Amino acid sequence: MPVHNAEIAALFEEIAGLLEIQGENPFRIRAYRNAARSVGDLGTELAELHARGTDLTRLPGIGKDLAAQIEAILASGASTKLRALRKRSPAGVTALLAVPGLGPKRVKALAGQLGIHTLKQLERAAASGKIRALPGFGAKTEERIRLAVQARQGEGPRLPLASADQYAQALLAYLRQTPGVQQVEMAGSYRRAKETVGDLDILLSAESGSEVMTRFTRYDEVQKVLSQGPARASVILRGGLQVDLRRVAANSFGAALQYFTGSKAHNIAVRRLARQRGLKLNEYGVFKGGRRVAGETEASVYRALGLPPIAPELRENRGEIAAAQAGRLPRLIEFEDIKGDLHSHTRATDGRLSLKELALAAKQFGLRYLAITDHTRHLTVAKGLDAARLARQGEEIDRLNAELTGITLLKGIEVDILEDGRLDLPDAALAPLDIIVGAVHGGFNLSAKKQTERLIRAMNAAHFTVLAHPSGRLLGRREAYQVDMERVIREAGRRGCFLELNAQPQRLDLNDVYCKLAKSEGVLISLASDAHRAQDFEHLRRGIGQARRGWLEADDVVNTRPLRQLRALLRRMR
Ligand code: DGT
Ligand code: CA
Ligand code: CA
Repeated sequence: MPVHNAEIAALFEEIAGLLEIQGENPFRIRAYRNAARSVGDLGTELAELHARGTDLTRLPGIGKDLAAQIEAILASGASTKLRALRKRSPAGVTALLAVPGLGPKRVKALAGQLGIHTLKQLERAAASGKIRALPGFGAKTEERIRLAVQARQGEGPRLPLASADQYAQALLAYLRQTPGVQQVEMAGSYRRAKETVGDLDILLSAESGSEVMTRFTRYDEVQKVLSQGPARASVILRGGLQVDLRRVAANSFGAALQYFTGSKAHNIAVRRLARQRGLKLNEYGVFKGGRRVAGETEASVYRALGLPPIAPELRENRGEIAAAQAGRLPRLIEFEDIKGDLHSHTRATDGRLSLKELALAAKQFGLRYLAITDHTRHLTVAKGLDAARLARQGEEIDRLNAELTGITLLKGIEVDILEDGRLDLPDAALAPLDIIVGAVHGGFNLSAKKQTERLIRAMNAAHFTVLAHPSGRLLGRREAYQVDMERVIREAGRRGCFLELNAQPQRLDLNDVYCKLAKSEGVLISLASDAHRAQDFEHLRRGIGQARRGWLEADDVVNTRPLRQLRALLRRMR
């Protein structure tokens, strides 16, 4: 395998970084850095130039010594110079330097001021907020570092779906523009709308002669090519996300899509079913004896097994195959079913827009009603409302409702649930409202017993309507608090209040499994944007994926109701 210019440039960059950390001569450091840039910018592969007998010292920034090093790297794929330098550097420094956003200066500062020498230490310091305090770092840098470290560790972190989506959409569009490409689909956990993805799996078919695999590995955002062949290639994108691409024949596209969408558990169950029917299922098709009986479309694969199509979001082997056999698959909720939103914030607390601006943004997004649910006084960081400010907001909502057409504002509040389970505003302040959304914003470390009792006490308060983000988790940042969620769900069923599926990308809380449990207990879900800005209503679109993973149908989600029905429901509950 030829050594690419980008790899040689990376070796030189690392040499420069290690030299700098060791306090070496700045001229030598600069020489390596210039060489790295010169090699990286070169239009032709060095391997090719060298094979042609070109004198490498004619390249800008490359002297005799560097030319010799390049030739050695081309021959062996490695740099002896770098190997020696790594040996002399503290373990872990190379890994730190490889974190996007961390140059030698920052690595030195982290080592000197916080004693950070390994990725693990870096991760811990970033998570506990120590890095932002260093001069020249700041909260944004800390967050970038935290994400980059996570992306680098093999076991995980799985990227939140919304973040992966930014990479996925751009890459799909790029591949679709490639000459000769016929079909391109995202498979894997992304297609199943899992809340986080480990990597992206893309499937495509193309005319013979299409250079699509090469075009894929040359995509701008590719940082490293792990492997490339005629039928599959894997790359790492800048930022650390891995992408696997597979090229398949058009007549087995459906079978391959079924196979690579997974999940593994679903596939195993489906294959077992095929065997029971005397069929063989693999990524090329469904076969009876040696004859292919299905494979061009995914629907044909399921049909050959006697099944209706099963939505990708359900494919987790959580009962979907039995439901499909019994003709009892849910008719999953779709984005178009959503009529309104029961959780949003204005400038009165930590939102960005005025009441009127937010109302117009919601209308523009296609909603027919919107509950305004600003924070309460206990949440001082968000300038939470007291009873008097809340009452004034109510009057303003009345005025706006008289003025606006096509959208109705509901009077609501996101009231803090205090540690003992009481609500942060007195009953008298809550009574005039349409919607009372209760939320935990502190006291995450209570015992499971105390936390459960706290939530149940809150749900049983007069006027309580919705329990917001019930588990409190933030993807990749904060675990759910200890709580007996099954009991909370049963209690919500008994009390007749709603549970929220908060659709903020880092929350997606309730999760899929608990949504399904809530449905089975007859608890309605409020699919909420928790909008703080106009573009946040888009969260609703993504939240639909999680709702579908939780087997929810339109009727299971309270804000698919027209306003009149919603009001009737609220009256009955209170
Ligand atoms: P991820 O990437 O961890 O978020 O999860 P997936 O589901 O995307 O998993 P991935 O990328 O390892 O593989 C994509 C799909 O390919 C997976 O859902 C099912 C299929 N697949 C991959 N490896 C195997 C395997 O060893 N056996 C079976 N039955 N299916 C596999
Ligand atoms: Ca995957
Ligand atoms: Ca994969």
